[in-house]
Amino acid sequence: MATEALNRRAYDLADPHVIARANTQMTTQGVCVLPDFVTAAGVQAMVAECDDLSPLAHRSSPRRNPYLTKATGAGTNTAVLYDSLEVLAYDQFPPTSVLRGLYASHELLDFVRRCLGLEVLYRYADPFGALNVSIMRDADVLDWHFDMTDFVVSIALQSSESGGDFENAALIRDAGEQAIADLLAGDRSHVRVEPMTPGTLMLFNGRRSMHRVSPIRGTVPRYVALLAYDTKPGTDSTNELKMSRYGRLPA
Ligand SMILES: O=C(O)CCC(=O)C(=O)O
Repeated sequence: MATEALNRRAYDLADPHVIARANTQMTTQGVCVLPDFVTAAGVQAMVAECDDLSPLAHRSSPRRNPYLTKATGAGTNTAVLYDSLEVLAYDQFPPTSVLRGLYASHELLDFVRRCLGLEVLYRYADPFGALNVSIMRDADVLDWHFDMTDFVVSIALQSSESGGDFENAALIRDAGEQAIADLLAGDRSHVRVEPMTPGTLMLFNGRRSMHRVSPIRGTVPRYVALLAYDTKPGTDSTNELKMSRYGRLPA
């Protein structure tokens, strides 16, 4: 079972203290980092899965603005940013996949919902992006952006030799256009680098937090699994994002 990959010794998902600690991190820091959430054996199984599926990943190098749309209009909408990465889409994970099983588990959905202090939480409706794995190789980069879903759980699976830092300006969207513009111009006062050692689960508000991955260095690919959630049922990304990230649209 996929949830066997979870480190039950460190995290009893039903324990109100575990939930309360995670909830405090979310409310005070806008992000929650749970190291060693997945066991070493679980990480190994997920990495093996990504290694096997990696030939199917879609490589893209889009230019876009921080909202993952075309750079148009005014203000930070006109900023042009650049990505270079490979992505495995949700529909490429077979029914036997550990990652798919984990995302499908009611226990994990309920845990995330309780950490967020919400009454209801839904899985993202994007058939490609709901669960995806980002594969980043030497010189790849993912620049500043906001997600099209409310919350993302990222699970660090494999680190690159160097680079590949997850940099996050938690909840900066609430601070307004000027703060976003300043960050894009190089102001790091809102930025924190979150520790992403393999096995770490990180929960953050991707729609309101601008985040990026610094350039990858070395021959070991960086693997991160991204499990997406929303407060509204049926929330999906745009066709534009699907085409640029996955190179296709749902049948
Ligand atoms: O790879 C990561 O750590 C973050 C990925 C991300 O932000 C995204 O795919 O939108």
